Amino acid sequence: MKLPEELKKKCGKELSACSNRELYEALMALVQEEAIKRESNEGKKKVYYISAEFLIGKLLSNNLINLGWYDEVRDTLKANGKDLCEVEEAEPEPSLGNGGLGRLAACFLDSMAGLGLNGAGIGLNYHLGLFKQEFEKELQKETPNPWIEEKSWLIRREVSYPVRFGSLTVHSRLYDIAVTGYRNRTNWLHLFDVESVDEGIVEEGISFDKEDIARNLTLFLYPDDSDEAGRKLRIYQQYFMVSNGARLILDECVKKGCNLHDLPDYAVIQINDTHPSMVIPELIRLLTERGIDFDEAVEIVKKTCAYTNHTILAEALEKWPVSYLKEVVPQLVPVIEILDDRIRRKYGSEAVAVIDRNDLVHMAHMDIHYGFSVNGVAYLHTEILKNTELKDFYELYPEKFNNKTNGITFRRWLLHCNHPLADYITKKIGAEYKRDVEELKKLGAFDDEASLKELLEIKHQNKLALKHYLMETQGIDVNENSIFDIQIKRLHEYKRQQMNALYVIHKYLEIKKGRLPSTPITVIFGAKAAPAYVIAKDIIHLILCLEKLIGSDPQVSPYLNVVMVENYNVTKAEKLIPACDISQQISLASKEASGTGNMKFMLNGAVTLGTMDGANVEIAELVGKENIYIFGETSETVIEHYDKADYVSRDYYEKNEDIKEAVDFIVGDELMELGNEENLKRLHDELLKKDWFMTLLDYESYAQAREQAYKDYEDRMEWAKKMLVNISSAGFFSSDRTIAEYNRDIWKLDV
Ligand code: 26V
Repeated sequence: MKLPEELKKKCGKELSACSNRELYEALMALVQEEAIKRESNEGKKKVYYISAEFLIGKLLSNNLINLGWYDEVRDTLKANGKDLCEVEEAEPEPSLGNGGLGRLAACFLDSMAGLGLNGAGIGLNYHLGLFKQEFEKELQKETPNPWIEEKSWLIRREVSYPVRFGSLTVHSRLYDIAVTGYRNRTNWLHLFDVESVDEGIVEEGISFDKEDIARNLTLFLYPDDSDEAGRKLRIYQQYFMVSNGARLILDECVKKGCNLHDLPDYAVIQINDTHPSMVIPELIRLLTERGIDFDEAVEIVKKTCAYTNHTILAEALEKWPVSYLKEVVPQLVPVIEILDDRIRRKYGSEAVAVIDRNDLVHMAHMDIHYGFSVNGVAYLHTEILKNTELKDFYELYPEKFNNKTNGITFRRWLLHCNHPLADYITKKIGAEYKRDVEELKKLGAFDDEASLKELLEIKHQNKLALKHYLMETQGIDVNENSIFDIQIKRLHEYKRQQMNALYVIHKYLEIKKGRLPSTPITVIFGAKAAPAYVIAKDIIHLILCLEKLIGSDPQVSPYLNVVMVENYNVTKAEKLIPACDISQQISLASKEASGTGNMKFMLNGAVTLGTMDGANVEIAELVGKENIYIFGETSETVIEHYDKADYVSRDYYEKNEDIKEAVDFIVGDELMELGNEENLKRLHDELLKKDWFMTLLDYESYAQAREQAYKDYEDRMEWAKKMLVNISSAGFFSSDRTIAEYNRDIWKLDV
């Protein structure tokens, strides 16, 4: 195909006369046509990755890379006075995810297609997505995040099912998004929607009638669940997703010649956290409806479903009251009761029951009993599942438990987001690393002064690019010659953005006392807080107040700045990560299942400052202790503190003058003048009286490690060596490796 001519034909005029939007739409149409040509149904067995989130990011550039069109399109546009980067700006980012879990699902789809695996994603088409974050008076404000335009990547299909909820029946509609594989086949992301959805019911901010299910079902991802109606709406959404998904799966398998008794030969369903867990009873119900007897249906489902756990936080391990299920999905309740009854008869233990004595259905328990595989997402996380959180289950089913350390797609997180670095690597070791990430190791040999200087120069250019981006989007000026110290992730107390903020306060006070850093520091945050998570929003308030305080202080701002990026999303991550020097991965050990941002930063030449948590443990092992800054208590110690309930944050506050000073600064005159007493006092109280995630426990060693990193940064050559080791050791974290392992151990599809 002659791309330039095709593109011109699609545009209907000279490329030079087209707007960026016209070019975007024409390229999108061309990509879609090509994607359909590369669609493949090869392979008898297929994996269905069901997930409430798919944080796919903008699609144009990635598709161009995967189709092998990127360079030609860029050059053609350039020859016509156009810039592909500007064309990309016309594309809205789909708002179909929240954090790591959703982005992982997107990386996995990319890798499945790239490896040529027969696979599909199944999820929901949220019209207003996760909320859009705006800052107003140093507070997070939520507004709807509409992203679907008249012309979009969504392809409307002729697939529709009636979905029954008690007395209400809604009709679904399937939309597909093409997932182009890197130089390989096309798979599909199937997103179900409801025909009757009505964006017009949204009132002030993101509030809407939570009981008007026919109109609200696919409006928002994670609608506020702080009240009963909100929690029920989550169940409506989950059932809608899995019921449609299960029927699609059965229909596809039957079409391929499956007689349903042999379903496990045709389908494997990967359950991404507990949001899709109702697929188990629903599939049993559908199989019995199609004439299979109950016992056999259970056995079939047991051989078809596999569960991935992404968190040990109790709040995220879903438990639904039977009474809610009776109201929303009465048809599932008898099935779940039988599933519970069988477990109770077999094991007679409350600890592993499906329905507990408070009439709560433990979704994860159902997954473990009635699936064939349970996996954690990093070595340490899986060990904690086996030995602590899910110990009782591990004893019952040791053979089901396995680890699959997360990964990231290098197409998006290197080739797309960091062209200068990708080109540099190609120049040094050739392009083969794009296919075989193990090749990256060869880069380690280029530690001569000239090569290292080039690496530093690339980082500098990326910082400049970020500077321009922040100026354009938020009107913020950052110093490209400062250290870029970045923490971007969902806002949660266990991730400890508050610990980072305490250090910022400490540094501010140090500068006030005349102790100046050798190189200026820019501390960048990006995070959304769940709308009903009060303390998380207080932490955002603190960070925004610090940004304001420091930014307007001429004595401090030449040395220290705080930037909170508004509405942090995939697009912003793609700009921030290549520019980063220090990657903050500072969760309380044992709490971060894996982390995947840590891998993206490493691949882009940032050095990690982190705890021995999640995949940081594996990063540390790969790069060696000279090339990472590890601090804080181990997961064993932390777990012991929880067991003994002996952590008292006030002890640390009383013992350490720096901690006391920083904590009290939150309610001191400077911040109280700028911010809200209510938010700041509540946060201060939380740190002193609860501090459930042990911020103060690790603060001292955190501050020390951070100082050390800043000190080491001064020796530019030594720092560049650390960068190099990080980049060249990152191959293990390719999601191609992760997916190959899922397939080898769990899915077992032909390749
Ligand atoms: C969290 C929240 C919090 C706010 C409101 C709604 C809501 C709904 C679900 C969840 C669960 C999020 C689970 C999650 O994202 N886990 C992350 O999964 C990543 C991929 O495995 C992993 O790298 C992260 O460590 C883990 O936190």
